[in-house]
Amino acid sequence: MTLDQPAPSRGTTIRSAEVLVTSPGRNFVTLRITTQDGVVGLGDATLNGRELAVASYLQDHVVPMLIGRDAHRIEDTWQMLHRGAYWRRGPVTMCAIAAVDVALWDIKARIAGLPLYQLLGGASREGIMAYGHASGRDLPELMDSIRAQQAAGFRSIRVQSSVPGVDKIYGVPAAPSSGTYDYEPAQRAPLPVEEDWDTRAYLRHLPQVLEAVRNEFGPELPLLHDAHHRLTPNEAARLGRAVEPFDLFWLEDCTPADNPEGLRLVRQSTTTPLAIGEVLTSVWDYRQLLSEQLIDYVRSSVTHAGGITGLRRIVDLAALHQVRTGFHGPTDISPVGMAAALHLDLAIHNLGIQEYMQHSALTGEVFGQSFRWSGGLLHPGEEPGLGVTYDDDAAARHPYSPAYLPLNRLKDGTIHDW
Ligand code: GCO
Ligand code: MG
Repeated sequence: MTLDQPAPSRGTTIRSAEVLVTSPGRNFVTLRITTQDGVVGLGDATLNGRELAVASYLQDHVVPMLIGRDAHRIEDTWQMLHRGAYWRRGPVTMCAIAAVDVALWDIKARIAGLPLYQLLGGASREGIMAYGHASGRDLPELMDSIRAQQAAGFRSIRVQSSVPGVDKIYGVPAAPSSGTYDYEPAQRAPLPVEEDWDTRAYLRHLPQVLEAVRNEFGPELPLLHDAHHRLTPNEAARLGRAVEPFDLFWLEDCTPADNPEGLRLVRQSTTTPLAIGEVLTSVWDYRQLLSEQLIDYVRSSVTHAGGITGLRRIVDLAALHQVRTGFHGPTDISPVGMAAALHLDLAIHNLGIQEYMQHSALTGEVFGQSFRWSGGLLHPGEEPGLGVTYDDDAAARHPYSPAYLPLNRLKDGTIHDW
């Protein structure tokens, strides 16, 4: 016996770990771990636009280290993959670690015969408030989109809008969705598509949009908006101040979090609540943001921040600073990643809200789900483990297809944050 290879003693020894890539409407990478006793756990390893990098990281470097380990040793496995790689953090590494971690939690909960949230401390609430997505190329289209989201049961809504003079913009599909809201920025194409951007036009236009929405829907409806990393701290401060009268639930990614000091200016200038973190992958990325209380909501996902084990570290640090959660939940988080988020959401104390962009029926052919959606609230369900199944036959009908997130350019051709 060596310290990093504890003697496998029971049927919980890992027999196999398979990296599964499928594309039912969009690409997903899934890790499936099976124990000697035949207990199966799933983990989401989807990194939008860079899927095969994580698949290779798992297949070529992680899977060989998993075979023969005890599936129960979740923390030890997490530390082995995190510290043992020497190269720390980053989305590819943390996404791979997340997939292993979530699959092991799934196995542990299935062995216990309990839904995962019971192992995380049990339910802290009856259901999880979720926000939906609305967008429009003009105001009438946006109002219709908000009404459609309300009809679909959402009680909190993110609002994105076209901006006059900007041709292709983040968050607004080329045509309105029919059925579930469907916005996928990654296009299936051999090269990234290009979008454009004009900060001054955006700063002039967005406050008018939010004012119109607030006037139309009244003071109660929680409204969110995503600036998608495009502003400098000073621009973000101006925007936060300009939209204060319209009482946003949050302004998301007003500026890239690479420069946490920049958030101090935004904070001093506005009380508009700030959400940041969908591209952050570890508790170390959040240290300054949380210890200086520069944000109000952490946006990381289970899938990209080292799994349940990694994200829980962030959640607990956030709680010390009265910061709440709003986990990332677009459709590039697979149903496996979404289920993991819901179990954590239900159990933690400092839940804020959960992003929920419903997956397509095609995705549902591959991933069977047990979570419930009613009255604007999500619940992970009572199946043992995560409550998600994977259909190999359905997956095989949808082979991987290359897709890229867009590039963003200013009018003069300069690359800008997308
Ligand atoms: C969100 C995000 C997404 C990302 C996407 C990238 O708030 O849901 O900003 O729309 O752009 O997840 O893959
Ligand atoms: Mg976002």
